[in-house]
Amino acid sequence: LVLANDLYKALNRGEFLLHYQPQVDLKTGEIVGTEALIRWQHPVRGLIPPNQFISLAEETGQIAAIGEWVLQTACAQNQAWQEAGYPPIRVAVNLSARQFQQQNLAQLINRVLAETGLEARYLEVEITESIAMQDIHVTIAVLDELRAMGVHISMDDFGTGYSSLATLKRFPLHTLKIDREFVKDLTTSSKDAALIQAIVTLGHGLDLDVIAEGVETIDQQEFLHSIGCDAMQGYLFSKPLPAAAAAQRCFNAI
Ligand code: G
Ligand code: G
Ligand code: MN
Ligand code: NA
Repeated sequence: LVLANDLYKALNRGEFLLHYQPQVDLKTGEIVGTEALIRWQHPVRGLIPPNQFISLAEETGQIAAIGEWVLQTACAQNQAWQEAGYPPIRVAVNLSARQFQQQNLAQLINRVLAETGLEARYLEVEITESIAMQDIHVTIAVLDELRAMGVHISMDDFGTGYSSLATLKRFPLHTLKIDREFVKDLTTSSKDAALIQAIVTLGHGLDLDVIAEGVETIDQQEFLHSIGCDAMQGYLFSKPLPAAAAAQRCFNAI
């Protein structure tokens, strides 16, 4: 496969980049963080989105090196923003299942934080329900370590996976991210509205923050605010942007 051969060279050739999507506090309007999202600037095919190469990278095992690059780059960028004098915010990094199977994930993250100088509380890791369920005991052990270090932990795409509520309470989480599938038709589907309301109540009952993904309209924002959802992320405020443009959007930087 052509793409697989190219993928092997992409890291050394510096073809990956991160875009950052702001996350906004629904009560205060403040920026609370950004989610780092990888892209591949392919020399011939142009900008390739992650869903076209992440699973391939998982199959070939390259996700370990790519994932480390993502952590390193996101933490270094966030630290650079703080050193430029901007108010500190979190940066969220998506983890894949293979990274948990490495066993030394907490050690790796500890090293990246030390090398970049970023405080642990300004890093967030996003896991999905399907990742978390692969080997629950390993997942919980790693997450416990990360939590003890002060790293923030969120459950991504919540509601679309297949974890049980009983399992949810065993993960040391800080935040639930409501999948945009539920947000999409929020204002026209009373069922989706009811589901979102239930997720917010569930999250708050477990002492978690709740953030809604894929917020595209003011009506969605107003509904989420009215039911006490904590934060939002989506095209309404900003699409994912290259670092300089993201800083401009987040900090009104010039
Ligand atoms: O940016 P976009 O909306 O196209 O992201 C699509 C998917 O790719 C999302 O599910 C996101 O979680 C995943 N993704 C983006 N960046 C990374 C990354 O750095 N590592 C992993 N494992 N997944 C990522
Ligand atoms: O699975 P994960 O939540 O990590 O993926 C985030 C994905 O959602 C990214 O590919 C990002 O580009 C996309 N995204 C972010 N905001 C919006 C939005 O408001 N609408 C839509 N349709 N997609 C969004
Ligand atoms: Mn995510
Ligand atoms: Na998501």
